[in-house]
Amino acid sequence: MLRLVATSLCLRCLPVPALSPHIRQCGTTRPAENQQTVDTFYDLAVDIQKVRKLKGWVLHQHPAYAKEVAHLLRDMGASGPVIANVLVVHPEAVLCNPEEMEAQRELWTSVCPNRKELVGIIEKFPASFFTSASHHQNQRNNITYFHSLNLNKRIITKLMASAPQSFSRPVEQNQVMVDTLQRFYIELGGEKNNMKIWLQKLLSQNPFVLLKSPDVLRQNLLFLKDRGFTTAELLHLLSKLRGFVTELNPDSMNQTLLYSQEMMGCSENQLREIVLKCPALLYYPKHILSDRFEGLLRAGISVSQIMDTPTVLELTTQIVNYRLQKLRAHGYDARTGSLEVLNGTKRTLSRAMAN
Ligand SMILES: *[C@@H]1O[C@H](CO)[C@@H](O)[C@H](O)[C@H]1NC(C)=O
Ligand SMILES: *[C@@H]1O[C@H](CO)[C@@H](O)[C@H](O)[C@H]1NC(C)=O
Ligand SMILES: CC(=O)N[C@H]1CO[C@H](CO)[C@@H](O)[C@@H]1O
Repeated sequence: MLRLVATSLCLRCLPVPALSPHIRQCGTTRPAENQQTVDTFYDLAVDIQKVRKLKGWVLHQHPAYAKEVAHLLRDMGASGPVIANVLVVHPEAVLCNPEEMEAQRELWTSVCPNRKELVGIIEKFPASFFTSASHHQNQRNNITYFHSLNLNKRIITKLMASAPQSFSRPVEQNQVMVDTLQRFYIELGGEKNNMKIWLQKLLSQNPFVLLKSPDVLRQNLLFLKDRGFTTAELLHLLSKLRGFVTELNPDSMNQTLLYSQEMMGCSENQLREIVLKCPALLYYPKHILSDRFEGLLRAGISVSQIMDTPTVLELTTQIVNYRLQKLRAHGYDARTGSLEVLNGTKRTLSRAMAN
């Protein structure tokens, strides 16, 4: 979420005003608010106090196009409350000129023809939609590029909405990352026929992958290779970790593995087995992992139980305790049996409790 917030900050339609609002407030005369914007906001039932508090500078801008924004959104089928909400969250929208807005509508409609869905996306990611015209050409090129990969429109829309940076920068940078991912996939023995689906899953799960450096990916895979994972196992990890493989780094993985091995007193071989069962282990920092280990041990779970079902480490201590309590209330003692019931979904949990 933080990243999304950062995105909306750098993609407003106009550059940040030369003087920050705070500095201007110190001056003697603060320029008057744009009466048209204010009136339109009132008409639209936009929470103007909130706008004043959070992004008051927008109200001082000339020219502004509040009426046009409302018109465009209404024309796309947005309800009054939705329009008001978009403008509270992203009042900068009024700084996009009508041609920019129209160009954006055309662009987004080309990947998301369903108006209702598109309005839903704009409501969720207004800053991605109301962006500066200077990005349009890159966006267009990128869309063309992603189409050329045969990615489905839903995925492209998701990328545009949640990782707009990857659409506003030159397409070449995306190309390098996609090429790298595809090369690794093939080198590790992935099936060419399944590559598109694989890439789609990866991108839809973590659209930010495209913004990462291919080197990070390479280093992480090299690190894992040095730890003795076979080619097939590396492919398994790459597929399971999906986009998260670019969030990792060798140092933290090294620490995490070192800690896990110490904690479980297991061999390198066993450690690899455990990681293959629970690839998520690789991205937990040591302190989180140690909290969870300790929580489990405190609850009476044994190390060998954890080694058998390492996916319990994906659960917070709070959830573990809650589930243990539930199980206990139904006469099931998790300390003596398999932890499958503990790590399972709600359904396996209730099935265990029913027995
Ligand atoms: C992992 O950590 C150990 C102990 O700190 C260190 O000796 C080793 O060089 C590290 N390996 C990598 C690949 O960072
Ligand atoms: C629970 O653990 C088993 C065995 O490790 C694993 O196959 C299964 O996918 C896990 N379930 C969940 C929901 O994590
Ligand atoms: C394939 C494609 O259209 N590439 C273009 C992407 O955008 C950059 C400018 O940012 C162009 O230089 C590329 O030709």
